[in-house]
Amino acid sequence: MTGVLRPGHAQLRVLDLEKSVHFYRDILGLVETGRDHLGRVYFKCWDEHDHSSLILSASDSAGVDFVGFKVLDAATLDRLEKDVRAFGLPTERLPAGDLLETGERVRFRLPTGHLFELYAEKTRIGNGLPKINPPPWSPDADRGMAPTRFDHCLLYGPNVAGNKELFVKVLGFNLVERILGPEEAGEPEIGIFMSCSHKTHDIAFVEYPEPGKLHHLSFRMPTWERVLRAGDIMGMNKIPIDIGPTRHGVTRGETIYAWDPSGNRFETFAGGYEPYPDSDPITWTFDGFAHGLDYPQGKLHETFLTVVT
Ligand code: M3P
Ligand code: FE
Repeated sequence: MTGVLRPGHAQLRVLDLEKSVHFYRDILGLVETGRDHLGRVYFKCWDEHDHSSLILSASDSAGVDFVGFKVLDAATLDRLEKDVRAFGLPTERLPAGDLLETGERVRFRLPTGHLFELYAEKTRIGNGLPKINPPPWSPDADRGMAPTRFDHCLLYGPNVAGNKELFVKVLGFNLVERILGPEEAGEPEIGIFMSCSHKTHDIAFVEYPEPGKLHHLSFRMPTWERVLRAGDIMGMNKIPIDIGPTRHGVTRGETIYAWDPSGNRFETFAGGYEPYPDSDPITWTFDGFAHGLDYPQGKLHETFLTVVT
């Protein structure tokens, strides 16, 4: 991995900031790492090392402001900035410090309408464990659902084909799985799951008429049992569940989809498999999609296709 490394951060719009801080810190179980002069609140998952992966911003509408991926170093950032411009997208440089403890960001708008950014620097504050003879988890792993990392996001918007071009040809991602549309529509790809690593997906897109929509942010749980335990915590706290606990056919992930206090969907997720760059993509036909979404039930949950923020 020498180009784009991983999902780094997402800035999420929330309606009631303090209620959301309570949810993300005490119920989901993230670590609060800072607040800035704009009132934004920064979090990371306990086993992440960089300063922050989720930023909450108070707003009167829910949704995602932008998603940022970390790249290897400053030279990689410069190279990708040129490549994105050559692809035909205007880019903007945001100064270091505009986001707390984060270096310069190169920002551009994806064909699906989402603001997307790349950056090379973020202060490493560690996961609370020593680098010599560490124990397997820290006290922060014992609060709430306690995901280990911000794993991926699924975004909805028009022109998924344009995003595929950009991510595969310019940003160096691999297409790992795809969902085809109906036969009568000529089977265009309506869903793409792409990886810049050995994960089944670091980012995914589904075709949708409205640009810039968030389907879900996904948080990694170490085991299926921990996904079930997250479900117990959702029950104890009356967190509304959308789908699950179940397993996706797409990516084989073990999952629960639920809603945060603003109606933004989040996922607690485990499992999957480890594709390599030479793996062949897996295809889900439109009539196989119900099992792609919920393998045991084979159910095309209406909300999956229609509820976004
Ligand atoms: C995920 C995931 C579909 C499945 C979505 C899968 C579109 O959210 O994390 O694997 O059927
Ligand atoms: Fe997901």
